[in-house]
Amino acid sequence: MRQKLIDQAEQVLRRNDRGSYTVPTHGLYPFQWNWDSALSALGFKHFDEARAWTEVDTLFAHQWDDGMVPHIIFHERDEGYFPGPDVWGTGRPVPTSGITQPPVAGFAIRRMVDEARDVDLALSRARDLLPKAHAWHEWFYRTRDPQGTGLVAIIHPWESGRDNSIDWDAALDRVSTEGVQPFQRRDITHANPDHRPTHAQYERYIKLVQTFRELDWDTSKLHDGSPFQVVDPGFNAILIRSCEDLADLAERLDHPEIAAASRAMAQRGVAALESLWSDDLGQYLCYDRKIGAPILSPSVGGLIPAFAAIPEHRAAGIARRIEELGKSCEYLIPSHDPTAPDYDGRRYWRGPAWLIVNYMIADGLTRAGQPEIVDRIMEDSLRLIERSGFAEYYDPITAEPCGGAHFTWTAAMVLEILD
Ligand code: 9YW
Repeated sequence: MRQKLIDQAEQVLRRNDRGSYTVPTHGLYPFQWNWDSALSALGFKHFDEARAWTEVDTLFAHQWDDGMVPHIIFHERDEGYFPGPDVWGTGRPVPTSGITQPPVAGFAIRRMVDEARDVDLALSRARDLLPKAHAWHEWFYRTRDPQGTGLVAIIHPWESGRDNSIDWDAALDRVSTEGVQPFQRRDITHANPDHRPTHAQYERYIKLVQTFRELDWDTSKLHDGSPFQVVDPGFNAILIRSCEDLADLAERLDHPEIAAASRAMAQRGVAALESLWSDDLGQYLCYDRKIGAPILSPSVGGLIPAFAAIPEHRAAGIARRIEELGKSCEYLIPSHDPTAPDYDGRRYWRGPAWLIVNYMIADGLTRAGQPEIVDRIMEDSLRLIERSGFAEYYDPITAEPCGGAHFTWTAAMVLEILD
């Protein structure tokens, strides 16, 4: 069974490989997505290390001059996805979107070096990528934390990677839809509309894109100009973890300035995360920077901080919270608490389990010395795959496969877990 799953996972990656980048899945997502790419590279490294490095190289080849690495790179024209390059209008030679995504690449680069069989290749690629990834991290703290709080804000739900999470509902509701150009969605022709965000959410997603376009995609202006500014503990933890990993890597590669700067960003980030902890919910919470208030929403965004070097007692708290969630679902980890009123086990980030999230949280909890819950998370992840294949995400109660099929990062995580 194990070998069969490994073979199948490899086939999924090969099928979605477009040479120098990988699409998340055929049809629904026909371009290169930022955090998908970084996590997919971890899968490629199991059978083709050179190809794994190419994936990350291609991602950074489209980095903007200011340091931002965009969330989508539109390598080829494809009318099957909305919003395409014309809606974004960022004016890049190879079109890209104008917002970013969780910066997990720093973590991926370090892991690829640590586990390299071809060490020379790994060190040479990492040497080239190190300053680029570092520039991206600096860009975050410069443009998304203008008040110097130690925490960065996302300015669009798509940046979080958890597109339609319940976390964003109230903040997104406040985004006016006045002047939204008429549009036609494509996602619901590829996937079940009941599994996807609603039309009202899409209107606001597009309104935000139009707002940023009117600011000429000057990323130094977008944070203050955005009607949506949310601090996501999960997003921050991913950034912090990548800063920690780059700091270690920079030491190894003899780049003391990058090492010191990365370490300082990570330490400030960890200290600042503490302000997002909720004793009542037993997890971290998002914070709506626009109205200056925490968002009382029990989502997995508040558990992803386990991925960063948070204090031991906080990691233990997250392990307890996940155990509790396990009582109301069959397969960990639901993206939203199944006992909460707005939970929806099949709608994208409003309840379903995602393998990439399981992987990151399990990795963090392993480091934090929480092996029992890690075992349960890993067992549940494999049961999902055995029952329902390499889906985009899964209903955490019924294991129903949802969203797109033959999904790249799901397959990559299976290789990471099994190989
Ligand atoms: C979209 C590609 C992307 C992921 C996101 C996920 C979804 C794209 O798919 O967003 O058009 O809604 O939410 O995390 O990177 O897999």
